[in-house]
Amino acid sequence: MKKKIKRSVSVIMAFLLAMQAGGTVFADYTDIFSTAGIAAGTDTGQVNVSISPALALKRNVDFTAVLTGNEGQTVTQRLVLDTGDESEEICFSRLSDGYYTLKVSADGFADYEQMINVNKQAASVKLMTGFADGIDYNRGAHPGTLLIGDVNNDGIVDDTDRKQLTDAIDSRTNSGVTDLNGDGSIDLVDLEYLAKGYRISENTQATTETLIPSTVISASAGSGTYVAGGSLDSLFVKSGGVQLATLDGGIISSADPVVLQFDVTDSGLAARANGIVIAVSEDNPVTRAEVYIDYTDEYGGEYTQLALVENGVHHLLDDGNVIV
Ligand SMILES: [Ca+2]
Ligand SMILES: [Ca+2]
Repeated sequence: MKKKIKRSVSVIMAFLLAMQAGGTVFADYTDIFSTAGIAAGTDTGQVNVSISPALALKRNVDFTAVLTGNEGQTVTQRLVLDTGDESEEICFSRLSDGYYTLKVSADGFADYEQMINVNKQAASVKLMTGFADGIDYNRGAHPGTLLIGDVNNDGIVDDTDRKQLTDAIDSRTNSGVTDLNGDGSIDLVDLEYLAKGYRISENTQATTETLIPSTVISASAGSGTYVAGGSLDSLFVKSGGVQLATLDGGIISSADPVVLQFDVTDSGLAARANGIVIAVSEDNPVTRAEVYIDYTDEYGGEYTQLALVENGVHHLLDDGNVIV
C-alpha cells in the first residue's frame, strides 16, 4: 500500500444554508489557551474537555480541571457550567507526547480522574454531570460521569456525605455543600441528588475520541462563498458552527454551491484521521456535496480524490490507499 499524504480537503455543498452550533466537527479548537509549563514549541498534542449537564441544577458549577504530565508538570483551567449552558469546553494544547492525568473537581461533586495517552493528536473527553438516559455505561462508548453528592468536599461521595446531608435536613447542623441542586432549600430533593452519585456501579470513565489537533488544520471559505454567520475559527472552538451563503446572494444550488476548504499543515501522525464529520441542521440538510481530497504521495506526485455525498447519506470516503 502506497503511503499518501493529505494536503487539503475541499467540501462543496449544495442546498445548504446553515451549519449550526454543534455542527462541523473535523478537529476541535484553536490554540486559544496557554499551556506554559507543558508547552514545548512544535508539539501538537491536545486534550479537549467538555462538560454537559445531565442534572437539573439551579446553581452555576465552577469546575477546576488539572492536567498533570508524566513528569509532574501541571496546567490548570477553569470551566463554569451556567444553568442555561448546553455544554462548556476547555482545551489543553501543544502537549508533548506521553501519559497525562486529568482531574476535574467542583463543589458538591466527587473528583473525576482519568489517565489520557497523548500522541500528537487531540484527545477529546466528554463529561456530564450525571448519567445520560439510554446509554449502557458498562458496555460500549459513553461519556464520563461527574458524580454529585460530595457534601464535605473530600473528593468522594460516601456515607459521611449522606450523614452530613441528613443532619442538615434535620437541622441539627449545616455545613458543606448541602443544597446540592441549588434551589435554595436543603431537603429530600438534595438527598435524591446525592443518591445519583452514591454507590455507583457503572463505569464512569469517558471513552476518549481522537481528533486532528487544531494547530495543524485551518478552515477557509472557498470560491463564491460568504460566511454569513459565526466564524470559521469557531469550527475548532466549542463545537461552534458557521452559516454559509453564496457570495452573490443567490440560492445555494449545484450550479452555485458553497465551498469550505480545510488545509492540513502536518503530514505526520497528527494529521491522520479516519473520517470527517459534517453536521447540519435537520430542517436544512445538505442534499448533495462533493468532497475533494488533495494529497501528495511519498514520491511527490499530487493527486485529487473525489467523494460524493448524496442526500441522506451520512458518510463518505473509505479508501485504504489514502491516509486521511
Ligand atoms: Ca465526601
Ligand atoms: Ca436543594
